[in-house]
Amino acid sequence: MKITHVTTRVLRTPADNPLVVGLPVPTDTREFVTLELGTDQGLVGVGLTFFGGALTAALKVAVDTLVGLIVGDDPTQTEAIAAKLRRAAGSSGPGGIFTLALSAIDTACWDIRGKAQGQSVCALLGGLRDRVPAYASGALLRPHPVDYLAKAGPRLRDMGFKQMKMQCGSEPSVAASIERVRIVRDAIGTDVDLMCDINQLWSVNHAIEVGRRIEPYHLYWLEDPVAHDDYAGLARVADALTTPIAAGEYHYGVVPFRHMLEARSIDVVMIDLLRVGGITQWMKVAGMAEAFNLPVVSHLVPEIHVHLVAAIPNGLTVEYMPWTLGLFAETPALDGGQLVVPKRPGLGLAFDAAAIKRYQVG
Ligand code: SMN
Ligand code: MG
Repeated sequence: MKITHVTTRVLRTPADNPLVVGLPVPTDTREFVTLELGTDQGLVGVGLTFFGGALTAALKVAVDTLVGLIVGDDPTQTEAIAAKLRRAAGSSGPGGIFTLALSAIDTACWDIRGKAQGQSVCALLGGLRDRVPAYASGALLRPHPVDYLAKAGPRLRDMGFKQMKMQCGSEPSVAASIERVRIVRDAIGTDVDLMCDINQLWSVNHAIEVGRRIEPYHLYWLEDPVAHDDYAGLARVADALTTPIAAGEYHYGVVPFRHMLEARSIDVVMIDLLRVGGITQWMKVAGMAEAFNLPVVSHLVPEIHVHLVAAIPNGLTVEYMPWTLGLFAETPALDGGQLVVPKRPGLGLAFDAAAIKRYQVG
């Protein structure tokens, strides 16, 4: 089988979140680059990437250019493709547009492989489970007032979510951070898993001080409490707290995960499909985490990550962040707080024609 052509598009959607109810819809937007990779056997693989920001047009050009270099190649040979494109891209990686583009291509290649073999990507990768826990994300955000959080948390629980993530980090005082966590914990009760994302906003000392004082609220994990590449600092926070520390979403490629794991800096390994380099690289990091007896969680793009987290023995939970779900005609079902792995060949995804018509800008 050979790659013959590609269709890429830029889709611009409102920066909304269907899990946020009763607040003004943001006026800003998000831009995605979608990819449909065609083959000489008529199979088409889908992929997408983003994080390009103002350079999204350049990200699309990068995807088009890289695919142009693999026309005629076998899409099932993902390591050969990655090696060829890394050589061709010179020093334009691993961080940034190169890897973001490679990820979309690698994902589409896995979709094609599944379709060629009549198996879901999850089945191709090991097929351990047919559903996985999912946690609501993007609904309890840093700018939201605490009285909104006190209502939004129970609403998510009533939707069937058994896990949900809030954010802290920009409160004016330690007491305000503690109060924010207390209010959500009191609102949702103790039988719901509560994560808290700091997005690198605290210093090591501040993270230890606040982290110690929110231990009584039993967070499921505290995410990115300090700078993502401060491995020693992250390790100090992890050592100081009993609350598990989660990190990894900001890292490009597999190598930074070696540093994090060697430094014993995290308890939960978060892998971002787009930044790590696609499914091929994601699975390597999942194996690294398994070697350290650590669980793995996903970042964004739940409709693809559901296959990966369900395939591996150390998959913990999928971030249900609905940013990209509206781009596809059909997405994995949410059932009682769990995502059901599609049984259709490949990723079981197809871009929604109406969404393309509505959101395409390039
Ligand atoms: C996050 C970061 C970047 C984009 C969306 C969401 C956040 C998360 O850190 O973990 O969901
Ligand atoms: Mg995060």
